[in-house]
Amino acid sequence: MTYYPLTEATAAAHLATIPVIGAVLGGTPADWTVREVGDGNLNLVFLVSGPEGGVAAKQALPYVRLVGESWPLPLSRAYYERLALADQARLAPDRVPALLHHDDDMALTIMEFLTPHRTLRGALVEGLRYPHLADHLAQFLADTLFRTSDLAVPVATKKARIAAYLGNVAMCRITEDLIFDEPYFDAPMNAHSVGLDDIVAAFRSDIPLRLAAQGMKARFLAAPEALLHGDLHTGSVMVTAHDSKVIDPEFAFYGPIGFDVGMILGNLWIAALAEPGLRPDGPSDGWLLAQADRLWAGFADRFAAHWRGLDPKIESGSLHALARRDSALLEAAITTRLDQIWRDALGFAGCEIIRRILGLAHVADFESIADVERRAGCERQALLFARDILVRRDALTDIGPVHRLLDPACVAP
Ligand code: SR1
Ligand code: MG
Repeated sequence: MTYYPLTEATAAAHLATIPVIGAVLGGTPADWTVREVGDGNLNLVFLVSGPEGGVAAKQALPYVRLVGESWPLPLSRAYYERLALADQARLAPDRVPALLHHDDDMALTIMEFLTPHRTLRGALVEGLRYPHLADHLAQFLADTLFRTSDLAVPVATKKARIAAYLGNVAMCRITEDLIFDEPYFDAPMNAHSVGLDDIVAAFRSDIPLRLAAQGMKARFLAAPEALLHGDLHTGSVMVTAHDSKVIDPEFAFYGPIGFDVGMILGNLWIAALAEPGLRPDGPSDGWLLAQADRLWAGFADRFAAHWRGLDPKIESGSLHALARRDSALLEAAITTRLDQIWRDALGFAGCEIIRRILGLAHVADFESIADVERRAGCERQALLFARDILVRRDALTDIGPVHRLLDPACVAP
């Protein structure tokens, strides 16, 4: 099949040629409704409903949707996304949507229709709360990251898996440019709120800050520790009161474990820092910071439990070879590894917060603050917080001191 981009008018006819999808939807294409709902930066997303059920069909465009055809982007990202969805379904089956069909030529990935789920970012902007969210995210992170790392996977398998994702170069390049470089110079697609010119200029000449960002870029480029989601912000999570699913792993590759952890923590901190701007009259209940606490603690506990629980009868990864012979070494190794992941996570979270305010891809958390001055005030506070955690990541050895850096408005009473 030669690639062509689907539209609301043509999607039903195309899906009708795929028997497994026809069976999920039921009836005939004339009974199906199709809505294109893609609100991300890159792709088309069609929600298709039939008499028996629904599907979500995601199709890559040969360019960056946010910018247009002037920025080409390979369709192969759909291939890496379905590869990652299949891996994640094995590693953390409850936390990802079921993959129903893929077509690499059409760059098309068809998944279960998540309902009544909604995007976490939008829900947090509205001030909604989800009691199981932090536990679900901690589970996703620990299960996917530990189980693809050199702790759990024999070295030959690990290297083959690194190789399987090595071609996702263009997506990694987006992260390399947009997160680690562009916020720190006058890149053509950068944008920032009125009122921030002084801090933008200060950041662009701040050597410790730029060195720290480049240090994180070096980690991102050269630390194939585990299979990363690669873009785990709050727009990549769908939630209900009882369920959380992680979607959109098209940036997947083998990278530093702290990147996924830092990306989601950074986005929870963005939500916390935007809250006083979104709801100036309602003092924060501290829920968002409590979720960051719970997520980090839950991740660390589960990662450690996976490590302690490695079955000596099953071949594990080469990083476990010494520790499995010595329980004292094992406990010290767990602490040391988690410390390193924490430091990386802090650095990556700082980079993520800064780029969401000064770079190309802004986020609804801040953009939904209607009062321009108030928005700039929240963003300024977020930039200063982000700089602090990025530059001083070696001194901030746990999440408590990090949360004490935040304005009392964000902190639990
Ligand atoms: C040009 S793509 C901009 C951003 O959108 C994606 O979701 C990633 O976060 C990327 O950095
Ligand atoms: Mg995405």
